[in-house]
Amino acid sequence: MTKKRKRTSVASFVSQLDPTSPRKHNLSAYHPDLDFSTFSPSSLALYTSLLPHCLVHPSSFPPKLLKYWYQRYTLFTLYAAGCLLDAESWFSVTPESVAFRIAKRCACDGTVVDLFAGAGGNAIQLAMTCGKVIAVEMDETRLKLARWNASVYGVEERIAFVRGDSLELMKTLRRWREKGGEEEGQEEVWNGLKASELKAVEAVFLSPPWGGVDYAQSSQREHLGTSKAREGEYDLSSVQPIHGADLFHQVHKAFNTSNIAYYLPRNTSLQQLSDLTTSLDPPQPPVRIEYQYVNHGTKLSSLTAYYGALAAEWDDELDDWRKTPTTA
Ligand code: MGP
Repeated sequence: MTKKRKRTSVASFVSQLDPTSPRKHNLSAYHPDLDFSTFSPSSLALYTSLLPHCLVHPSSFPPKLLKYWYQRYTLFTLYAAGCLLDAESWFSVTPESVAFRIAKRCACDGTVVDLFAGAGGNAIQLAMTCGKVIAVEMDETRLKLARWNASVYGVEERIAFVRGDSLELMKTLRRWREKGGEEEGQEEVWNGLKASELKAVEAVFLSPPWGGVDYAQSSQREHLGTSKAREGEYDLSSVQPIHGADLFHQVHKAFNTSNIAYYLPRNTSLQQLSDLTTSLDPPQPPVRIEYQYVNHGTKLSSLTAYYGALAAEWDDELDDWRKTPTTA
């Protein structure tokens, strides 16, 4: 006799938690490793409050986003343990293997800032390779999702979750530096961030909105001092909320570092990425570009441009399985 597959169903919990969820949405099939009996009352309350903002069951996905649901384990290998994503996060979260690779390139004992943290895909991986992560996100719910997902991965404590507009943070930081504020370690600079925390920043990771799911069709905006992308290339002018070149320069000034990792579409203009450093003082090492593949290396997904020390200290063999182990 074939054995019945044993499954701990959470469906009854879910229908209690979210009265708007039709009963047919049996989430146990979609978060099969989620075990409510291990939840503290506060975790249960948080999960309950986040669920209505998220897309969990494939039948509730808009057709354009359904392909991302099929990629759920590529996005989060621990998806089954309860990772939650809202509509925008489904199409903009960095696949875990890619985020892991970026995190290895950014590894340091100091602090890395994730300026557009979204639902936390990058911050989670950075937390595993860096001393500390500051995750900035403007959308309150998305920041809660980032915290929730980080707790699924057990790295919540290593991340400072900061709610607010990254552009406002950078404006504040520039003013703060001009006033010589870097001296006062415990002074609060912005939305709970202290001067001492900001002084420990070694690198900034940028994963801004690219212009929606249809970013490939984005049009170009004229921009003084920036070359235009060629036909078929993604132009930095499509980056949101400001031109991608301006964003890069604002980060450089505000954080006083050129150690920047910039996550962008796979067809981004290489000329534009290379031009970003030309006006910087002191002169910078050439940008290093890493193309990122998913589906076991069969599908080109995105690219990341590395600047400053992240480019200068480039290790060609990082993560390379062919690397010959050194003998003592
Ligand atoms: P994609 O190009 O939309 O998917 O996103 P796919 O399946 O490669 O597309 P297709 O054209 O081959 O069908 C690829 C990856 O890019 C996603 O997994 C996200 O990590 C990232 N990504 C996509 N968008 C639209 C954004 C965005 O707006 N911001 C950021 N930071 N990343 C994005």
